[in-house]
Amino acid sequence: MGRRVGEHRLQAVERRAFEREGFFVRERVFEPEALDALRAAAQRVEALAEGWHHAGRAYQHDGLAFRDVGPVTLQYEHQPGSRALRVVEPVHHLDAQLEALVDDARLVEPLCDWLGESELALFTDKLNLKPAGNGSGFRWHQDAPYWSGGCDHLERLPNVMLALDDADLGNGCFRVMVGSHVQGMLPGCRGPGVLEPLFTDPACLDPGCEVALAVPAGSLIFFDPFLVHGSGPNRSPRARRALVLTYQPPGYDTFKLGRPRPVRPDAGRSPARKGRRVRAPSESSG
Ligand SMILES: O=C(O)CCC(=O)C(=O)O
Repeated sequence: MGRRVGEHRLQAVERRAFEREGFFVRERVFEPEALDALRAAAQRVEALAEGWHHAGRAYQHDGLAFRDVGPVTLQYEHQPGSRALRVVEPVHHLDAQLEALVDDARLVEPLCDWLGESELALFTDKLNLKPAGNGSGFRWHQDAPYWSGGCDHLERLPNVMLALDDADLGNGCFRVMVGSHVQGMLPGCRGPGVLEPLFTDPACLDPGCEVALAVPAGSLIFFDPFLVHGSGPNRSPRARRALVLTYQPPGYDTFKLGRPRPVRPDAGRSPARKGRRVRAPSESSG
């Protein structure tokens, strides 16, 4: 059945949850066919990025391996010498299916309402792969400190995570510290191995507020840029892939592409939705 512009508006109960708890969940928003297409897009991007082992600039940060290929940052899994990809950021410009997702009304409409805008811009987007068997977790952190360098509207950067696979504690589902966003920017951990000061100082956290968000594939988790969140490792035989998109009011540049990516809610009639094109970033030759 077709979708209509306006059918994904933010509900009052969701607005209250976003304000008080820092997140809300919509389960099974993407149907199986759409999910298959997005998983195929994720595989195409993974294959593309796996081919970049000698491209761009490889570096270690706090003992973890990264590679910048043009505007794209690859994070590798934590085992020494691992070539398994952990995160690709940004990702939408690498595949037409992901490019179309940026405008999908299911993601965009609730956040237009949240920000009080009829249009948005994309801030950044990531493909988090967390591979089966050895996918590493994400320590407790807020996203806002990571972006604080060059951004003057940190509180207007809401995120939405789209689960590409069923996620539970076994494969490292998303976890949140309920209500932690109201404290604003929290102090980071200090010392080696903590990507200083990205990870939140555990002394600031109340373990009683932790909630694991086990969700079926196709679900959306909307969350505040100051919400403390993370996830455990994936020791299961099942992948736990997710796309995380971060939006902002219109007119601002993206975090890493250096130009605005305007966003208008699209209810699903765009021909790009069926696209299969894969392209490398223009700067990928280095
Ligand atoms: O993928 C996850 O489980 C966590 C993602 C996350 O923390 C992030 O992208 O900032």
